[in-house]
Amino acid sequence: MKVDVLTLFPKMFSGPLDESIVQRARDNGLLELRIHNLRAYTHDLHQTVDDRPFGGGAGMLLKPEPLFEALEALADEESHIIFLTPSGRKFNQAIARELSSRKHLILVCGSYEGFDERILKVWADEKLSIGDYVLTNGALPAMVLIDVVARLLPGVLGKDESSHEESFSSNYLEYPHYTRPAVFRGMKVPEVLLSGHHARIAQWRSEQSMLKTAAVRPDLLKESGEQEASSSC
Ligand code: 4GM
Repeated sequence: MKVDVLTLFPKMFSGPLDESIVQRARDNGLLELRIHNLRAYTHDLHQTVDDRPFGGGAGMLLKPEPLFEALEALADEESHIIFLTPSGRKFNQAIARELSSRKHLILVCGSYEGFDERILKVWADEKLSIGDYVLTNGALPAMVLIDVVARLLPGVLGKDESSHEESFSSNYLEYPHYTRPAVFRGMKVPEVLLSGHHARIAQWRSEQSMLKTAAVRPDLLKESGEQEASSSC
């Protein structure tokens, strides 16, 4: 998959996407990531990307010209163009799974108060939000989306890692996990996990999943359909 990102803060992207599984995906050619500075698509001395809103009001808007030029340069018929904005559809694992089958994503990060509406009208295939809060700009949401989608690309996760992904496509939260030592500072691992009795372990884990989900995320137990999450968390 190719991912192009348009941002005013390209430096924010070095670090988070240069480590771990995302970097491995890039090294293996499974993810081709390109970060573009929106200011490179301006022509004036001050590299102006924003302007005041017609009708007045606080804040600034991203003006149409630089974004139109950038998208005209980057997009083709295979591109799926996503704007990261707090007023978008709420991003989740199911949306990530759909996006992971695309050939080319273009992620547009806003800042200030948002975009001139004409940019969205012409270019937005989809508007996504990573949650109900406002960040200073869309770089972190873009990185979240890239991280979530990258690990779903075919071949990115190893066999062990990906069987995990499939076995938790339920609407339950994960059961508690333990590793060695069996007793740590007086705290014991639940006896059933040491028993070697696979059926009882499976039973315990599914009970724990249900109890935890009911306590922490009862919304996930509601009848599916209008459900937000459709994969385990
Ligand atoms: C306003 C309009 C995305 C602010 C468009 C972006 C939060 C999210 C911004 C924008 C953002 C989110 C920049 N804050 N919840 N800030 O996904 O791009």
